Amino acid sequence: MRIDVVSLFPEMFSVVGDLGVTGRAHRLGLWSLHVWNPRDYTHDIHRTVDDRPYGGGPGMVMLAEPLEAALDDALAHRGTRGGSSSIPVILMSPAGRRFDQTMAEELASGPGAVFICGRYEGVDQRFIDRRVTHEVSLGDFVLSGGELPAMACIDAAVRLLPGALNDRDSAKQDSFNEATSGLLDSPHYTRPELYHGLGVPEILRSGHHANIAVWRREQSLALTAARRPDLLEKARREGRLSKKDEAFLRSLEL
Ligand code: 9WO
Repeated sequence: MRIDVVSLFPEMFSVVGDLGVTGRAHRLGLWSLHVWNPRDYTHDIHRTVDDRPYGGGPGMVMLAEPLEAALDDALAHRGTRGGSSSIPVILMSPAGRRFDQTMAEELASGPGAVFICGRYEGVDQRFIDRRVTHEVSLGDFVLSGGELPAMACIDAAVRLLPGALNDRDSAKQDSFNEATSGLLDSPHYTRPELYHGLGVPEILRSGHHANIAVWRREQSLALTAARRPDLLEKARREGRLSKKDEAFLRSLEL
């Protein structure tokens, strides 16, 4: 998978490129990262990347031309093999489609994407109209730039690449995965056995692996019912709950 990013703050991406699971996957060559700074595609002495908004109002708007030149360079370096026109060009924006695990899976199973990170008040709409294929949101909040949401999407996809996780940070029991059928994960405990007077559920120290699996499933069901009834309903609709799951939920009077 190849990730290209168009950003005025390329240094920010050393976080996903160098650290943690995504950093290791990068060093293993499981994905590559190329960051393109629109400022490098300006031609004036001030290296101008923004200007005042038509119609007035506060703040500045990112110029279309340096963004488009940076994007073109990114696509040119990808080459046309596989068809660069089929590469998603993703703008991180609160007006976009809400990012979810399915989108992370789609990104991880494809050739990658180009992320466009806006700054200031926003991006000239004509760049969006001409070149952006997908607008993606992480939720209903406003940040000072698209970089952090882009890194969140990159992280969500890279950790799914085969070989990205070793068994120390396994993906087998995450929230939203196959094993938990789209339910929230059960709680975790590690040493010490007694922490500020709080113990560990006895079942987890019993060594009865089958009973532990049942307990974790029930914890997942109860937590999801309490905190995210929407996810429970979705799991139900999609036939991901067993008769035993339904019996347990009935015992909670849900
Ligand atoms: C901001 C915006 C607000 C309401 C409706 C549409 C919008 N588009 C943008 C936009 O493209 N903003 C740029 C990126 C420039 C200002 C900072 N930006 C940004 C992206 N702030 N917050 C986000 C964001 C992206 C994804 N998920 C949550 C927030």
